[in-house]
Amino acid sequence: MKKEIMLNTKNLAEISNQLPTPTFDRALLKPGIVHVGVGGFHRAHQAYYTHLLQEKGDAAEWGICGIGLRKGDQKIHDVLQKQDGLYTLIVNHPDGKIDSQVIGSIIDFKLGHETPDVVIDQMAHPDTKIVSLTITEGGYNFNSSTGDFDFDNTDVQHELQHPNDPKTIYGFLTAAIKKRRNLGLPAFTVMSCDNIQHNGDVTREMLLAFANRQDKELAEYIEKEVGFPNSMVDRITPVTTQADIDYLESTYNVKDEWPVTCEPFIQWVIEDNFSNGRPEFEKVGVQFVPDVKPYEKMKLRLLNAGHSVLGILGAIHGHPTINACMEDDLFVTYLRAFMDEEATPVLDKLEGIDLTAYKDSLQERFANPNIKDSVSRICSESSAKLPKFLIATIQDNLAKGGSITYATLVIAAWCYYSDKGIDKNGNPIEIIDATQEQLHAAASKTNTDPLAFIRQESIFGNLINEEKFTSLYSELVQQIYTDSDIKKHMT
Ligand code: CS2
Repeated sequence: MKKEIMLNTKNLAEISNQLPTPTFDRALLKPGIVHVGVGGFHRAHQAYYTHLLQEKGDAAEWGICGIGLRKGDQKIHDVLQKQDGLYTLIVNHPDGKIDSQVIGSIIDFKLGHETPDVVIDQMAHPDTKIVSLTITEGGYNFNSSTGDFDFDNTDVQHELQHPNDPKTIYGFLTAAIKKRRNLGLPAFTVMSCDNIQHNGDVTREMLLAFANRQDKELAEYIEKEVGFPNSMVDRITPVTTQADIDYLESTYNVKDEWPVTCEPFIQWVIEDNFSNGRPEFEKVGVQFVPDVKPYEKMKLRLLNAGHSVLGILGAIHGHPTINACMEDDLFVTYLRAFMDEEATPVLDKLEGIDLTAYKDSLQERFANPNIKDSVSRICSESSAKLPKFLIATIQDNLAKGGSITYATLVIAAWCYYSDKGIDKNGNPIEIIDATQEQLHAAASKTNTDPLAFIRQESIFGNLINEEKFTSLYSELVQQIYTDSDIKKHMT
């Protein structure tokens, strides 16, 4: 067997015989973007768009320096360091075609949990113009039901006392913005790329709440000087598996320790609200719009909620992936009924968007047999996702007398899922949620108090006072506890 070629700068020329590799001079790139949270999604989306722009030339000031703030980021840091920031993006088409290419926009990686100064200095460097974020829905530290900043978080309390030892994104951003201001450098833009409605506004509000406690003058400066564009980001990016690594090795003889796989579809709609310049992303298909809110809401309430509907019901049924759910007609019918009868009626009007075509395209994307997006990824961190994706739709429908049946069954199923952690065949379900213990404790009281799960105010807000919801929920949750064959309840 031929010796495999490790993915790194030294071997790029050789690898370019097998795979498309960057044609621009990576040595000329400067880190204009500092990105926090270098997961698969960032690498399939923003880093890919940035790479495309660099391929067109003239974007050398927009290299990306990746940042990890958590211990868990050590692995991606080590891999990308070893590979000089290079990685392979594997695009899986529904017809079996696979496009792979090496992406070159990430040029550096720094970790903040042990050496916060290194990260603050990078953010405060004159080259830095944008700090972008994919820190997940849960990373924004707000109470899902009130929307208020959570000052009880012990890391936040620590960094309020010790501004030079930040722990959360807010401590890092304020320390870096302060440093730039003292150095007389212009403020960077803070660009959230997470699935949160009004993600820029939310980031701004949370950062201001934090900064106001720490340093009022700094808060005023942030209010005046920092841009927080809202954006809608989209590309389905499953968790990388060993099979993906093996695929590159067996097909191209290339050893990439952490490639990314994704679907062909990609979209980024963003407001043009940058404080210190921006890449000309419009040249590579990014849409700049005056107001992104209707797009965000459409995506979160249809795509992300649709994922959760399939994921939670699918997990209890024993479907391992989203595409397996889409091979099951009952799941397809259920998904469409949820989208048409509950999610669509409470969306805002969108000029020029054909919602029927959008929903059709979502069904096609979910059904892509080569994506194999695990239901465990979709259900992960549901406590941070569902308030915005699904519970908001229930609330809107309650306010206008609309249907809540499909979404309520999903909440009842989520209770059962959190309590039992097994599918209908008795196989364990992998549950990943920062509040897993709290979810489990609440759910496990269901037998004596059927409403126990939805009493969690931080997730469900005041839904417990909505009779129409509580009576339906109570009936459905008891039905599932009596017979966990979820398909019986989906008809
Ligand atoms: C998924 C998203 O886990 C989830 O919530 O719905 O990661 C989804 O795949 C992306 O938002 C697609 O753009």
